[in-house]
Amino acid sequence: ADAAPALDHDAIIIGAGMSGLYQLHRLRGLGLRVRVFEAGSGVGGTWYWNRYPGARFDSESYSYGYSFSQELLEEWSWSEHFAPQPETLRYLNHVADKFDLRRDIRFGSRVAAAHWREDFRGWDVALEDGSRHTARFLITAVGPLSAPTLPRIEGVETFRGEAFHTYHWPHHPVSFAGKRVAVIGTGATGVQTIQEVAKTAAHLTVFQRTPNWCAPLHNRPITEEEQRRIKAGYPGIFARCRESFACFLHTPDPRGAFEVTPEEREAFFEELYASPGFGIWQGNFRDVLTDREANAAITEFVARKIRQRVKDPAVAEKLIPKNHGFGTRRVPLETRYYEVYNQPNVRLVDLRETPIERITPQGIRTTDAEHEFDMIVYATGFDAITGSFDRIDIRGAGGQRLKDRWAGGPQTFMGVLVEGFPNMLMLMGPHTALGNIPRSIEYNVDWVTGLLRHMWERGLTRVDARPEAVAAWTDHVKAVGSGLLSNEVDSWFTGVNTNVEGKQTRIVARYSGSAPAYRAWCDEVAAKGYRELELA
Ligand code: NA7
Repeated sequence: ADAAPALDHDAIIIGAGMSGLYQLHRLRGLGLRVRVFEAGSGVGGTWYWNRYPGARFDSESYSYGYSFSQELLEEWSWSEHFAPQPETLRYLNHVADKFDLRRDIRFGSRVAAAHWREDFRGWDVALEDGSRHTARFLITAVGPLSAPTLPRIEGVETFRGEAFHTYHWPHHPVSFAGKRVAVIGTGATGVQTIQEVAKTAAHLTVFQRTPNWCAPLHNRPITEEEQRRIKAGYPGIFARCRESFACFLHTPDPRGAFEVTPEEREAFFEELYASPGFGIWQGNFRDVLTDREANAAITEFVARKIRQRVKDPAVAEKLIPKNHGFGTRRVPLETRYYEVYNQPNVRLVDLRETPIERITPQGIRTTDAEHEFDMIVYATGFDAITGSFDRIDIRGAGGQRLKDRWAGGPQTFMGVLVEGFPNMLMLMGPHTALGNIPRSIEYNVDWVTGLLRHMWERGLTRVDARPEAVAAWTDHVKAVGSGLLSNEVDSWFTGVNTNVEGKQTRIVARYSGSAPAYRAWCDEVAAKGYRELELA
């Protein structure tokens, strides 16, 4: 080891989003020399890229920000219960300034490759500009939803008007006024975009392949009185997030959907539909996401709401999902989304009836018509969870590629380590608990920091997961997911993306047990001295 060349850094972090920023801050606290490489020109990750109109939180703002600094909590005031993207980006810039993070971040630096080098016990990282950088540890803070995908439709590059993927939204203002706009995609992003574009576009055509079960967001400004209560109540807010299944403020009702009378059930659904945020999804009867009958009850309720809100019955039917139940995919939260379809300037095209044949220089050709547009917005989603890893040429011991290793679905230890990829630590990797992501991020980062402190103090320089630990965790992830209705449905939750080669079949991509159970497992590994890891 003495003859090894000096490493440029102790740790390289890929990405300056919420996880990369906090990880940088924590590793500085250990005295490590850290470099962050960030593809964008600023901090913020998800909130840096997704500048599309209407982008905002679906988690309560005050449950989403960092919890690690009391001073930060006291000085930052969220303006709305569900803050819009520009505010969140300002917040993350404020965090970067406050903790002086920028001096260790290199912007405009996309990582192309990272190869493990046993000879110097470190990672050899190559940027797209050709420069090379070495470090003992490689920390991936690349985000589960950061590899956007365009549809695999012929002619996408031939369109002559403006065209944007929602993730690659331009930094300059985009106007829809007087324009004929197409939006393809009706996931959480599409729904937020559509309700905003419909306000000013001359004409909006929505191309929907699969409708989703959306529910009202009920956003509003935070009053001064609420602001005081929020700031005084932060310990309670974060304690609640820690106890809930997916780190949201909402916890399932202990009752089963059929343990109450039909009237009580209906009243509870009404109450949830009228309440802000994810309550109807995460705070519903305990069995609506696992029991088919219970799920059918809430599904039927929401279908009725859609029929009430959309005037044209034929359009309403198109907006009602037929092949999956409520909450089995990510529930988009909306503000007058369904009412958009009552506007004379909005039209819904059901791609199940009339699929897109090709994108043309003028617009979109479906099997039954030529549609002309000034702008096409692709709200077509992401190569989720593993996609952001697949784009980097990551090679572990013996030159094996991570992408090949995960060809049949990811294998990890707690979503943090992959056997054969020593000293690579993943934040929000596959098989971690996601949910209200910043809460999971803080836990993940703290755990990784604890491991690195353990190693640093003992002069250990190599960590790998033991194969039996990886096998046990991967089995555990599969076991805790069984019984969830969402695992029987195609979506980014189950790793399906029709626009990506080889991602047509469902895999177990996420840890879908409870966040408290996830943390209990990880805490025990640390408390017992990391016996599942090979440390040297
Ligand atoms: P999603 O939820 O993956 O939604 C993507 C949408 O785009 C969805 O409606 C897709 O239909 C549609 N899509 C994708 N490809 C095509 C093609 N080729 N033709 C027509 N329609 C297509 O991504 P979002 O960005 O909305 O949300 C991702 C997450 O970000 C979200 O869950 C939040 O947590 C934040 P499909 O359903 O596949 O038929």
